[in-house]
Amino acid sequence: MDLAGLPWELPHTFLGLDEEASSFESSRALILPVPYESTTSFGGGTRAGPRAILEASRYVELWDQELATDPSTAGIHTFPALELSREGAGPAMEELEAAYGAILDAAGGRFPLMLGGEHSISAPAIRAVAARQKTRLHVLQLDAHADLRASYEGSPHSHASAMRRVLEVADVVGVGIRGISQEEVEVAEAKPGITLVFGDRMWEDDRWMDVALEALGDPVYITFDVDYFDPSLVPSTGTPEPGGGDWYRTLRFLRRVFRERTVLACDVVELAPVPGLPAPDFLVAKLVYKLLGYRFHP
Ligand SMILES: [Mn+2]
Repeated sequence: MDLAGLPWELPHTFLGLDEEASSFESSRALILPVPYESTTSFGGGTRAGPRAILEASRYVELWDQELATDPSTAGIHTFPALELSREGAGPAMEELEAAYGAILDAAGGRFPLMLGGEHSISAPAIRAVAARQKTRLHVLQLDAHADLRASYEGSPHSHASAMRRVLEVADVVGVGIRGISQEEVEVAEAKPGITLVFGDRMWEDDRWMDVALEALGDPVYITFDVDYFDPSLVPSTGTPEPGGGDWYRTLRFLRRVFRERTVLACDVVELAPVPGLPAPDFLVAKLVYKLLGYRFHP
């Protein structure tokens, strides 16, 4: 009997792609799951984020109606999850920076997209990308929070200070920000290299897109904290804030970013899946596929 002909379920890769469509050799995109969680402040559960995104992605249509193409034909390889040190945030972040660097060095021209996990994992990835650039890197951050605290609850590696770490190596444009402390407002106003587009501004008209793009240099790393979205769309996150992005407005903006800039890598972080609530998991899986679609078909 031919075992290949049995009614097997789809593989547990991004989009459920089979070996042929997802081998490292033949793929132009790399999905890196990093289920790291240690410093989440309000609700937990981001450890389960990457797995929920991968599971939901198996039900996303491969055909992209907006782009009128099947972006998965570029090949998308899904790495096993990275299991970082449990000896504290410092060692774990060092381990991630080294691991991410090794992946970049092996990637050739392939496009890496990391799935979190909490937002603190973005800084080591961004540092690894920045270290390999001759010119200064520019980070586009979609997020409800500025994450500009010098430290939070005693840790300089907290999710709440992720962008403060990033500012050391890159310029930052933050979009959708609406939960911010006085200290962070002062940092944003005093430090060069940071521009914030606040959440309420996004609902006046679309000119914020020009403001963000004008401030955003080249090349770009995109870090996407899913609490950027209004919690009516994505309630499954640790620190939900009302307001923020909706689906189509956000896609219009992202498509422009990929058209007008060179995007080197992305991450999508802070999904904390809620059992019995599949819609946010599906939305985030589709967002990841949209990012890849815009990358390969801008
Ligand atoms: Mn956030």
